[in-house]
Amino acid sequence: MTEQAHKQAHEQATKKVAVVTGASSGIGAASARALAADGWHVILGARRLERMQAIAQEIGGEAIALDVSDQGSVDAFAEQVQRCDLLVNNAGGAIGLDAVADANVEEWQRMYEINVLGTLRVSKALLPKLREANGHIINMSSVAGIAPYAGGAGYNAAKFGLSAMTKVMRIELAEQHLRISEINPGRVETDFSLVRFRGDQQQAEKVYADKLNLRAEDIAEAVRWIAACPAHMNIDRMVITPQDQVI
Ligand code: 8X3
Repeated sequence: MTEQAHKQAHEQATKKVAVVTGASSGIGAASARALAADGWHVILGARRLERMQAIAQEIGGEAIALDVSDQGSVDAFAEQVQRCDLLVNNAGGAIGLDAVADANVEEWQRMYEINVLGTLRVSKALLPKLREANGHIINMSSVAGIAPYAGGAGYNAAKFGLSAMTKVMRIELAEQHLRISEINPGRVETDFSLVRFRGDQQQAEKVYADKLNLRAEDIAEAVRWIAACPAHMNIDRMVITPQDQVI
C-alpha cells in the first residue's frame, strides 16, 4: 500500500459515518452532499440505486439499496453499515390531497408505512451502532406534523405520528447519551409534490408557482448544522418555512 493509499484508508476508518435515507434526490441527496462537505463519510440509502450511486461517487460516499418499507431490505442494509454516528431518517412523503370523506385507505397505509414504520425499522436496526458511537438521529418530519390542513389528514396523521415517536425516542434515549432531533420543513421545491399528485406535473408545479420556496439545500444546511453542534447540545425541533408560509 502506498503512503497516500494508507493515509486514505486510515482517514476512511476514522471518519465519522452518517447514514442518510431517501438519499437519491431532494432533501436526502442535498443532506448527503452537505454532510460530506463537512467531513462526514456518508452512506446513502434509497430504492433508486443508480441515481444514488452517482451522488455517492461525487461525494466519496457509499450507496446501498434500501427500501424502508421492507424489513428484509432494512436488515440487509444495516448489516453493511459497520459504524453509524449519525442517522438522518429522511425517507418519507405524501400521497394524495383528498378529503377524509374520499380517503384511499391503501394510500394512508403506505404513508404510515414509509414515514413512521420506515423510520422505526431503520432506527431500530442501527441503534446498536448508534449507541456504540454516542450517536445522533435526525428525523425529517414536516410542518404537516405540527399543523393539520384540509386534504392533508393522511399525511398529517403520519407526520404527527413520526413527531410523537421522535419525542418518545428522545425521552428513552437521552440517558444513553444519544441525541434525537426533528426538522419540520415547510414548502421545499423537490419531487415531493410530484409524488403527492401521483406524477401529475401540472398539479405539482402549481404548489410552487409564484411563491417563495425553500430549496433542498436550505434544509440540508440545517441538517449539517444540527449534526455539527457539540455533544452536550441537542436541537429538539427546528421548524423551517419560506418567509411567505405561515403555519
Ligand atoms: C411538506 C410540507 O408545506 O409542502 O412536508 O405541505 S408542505
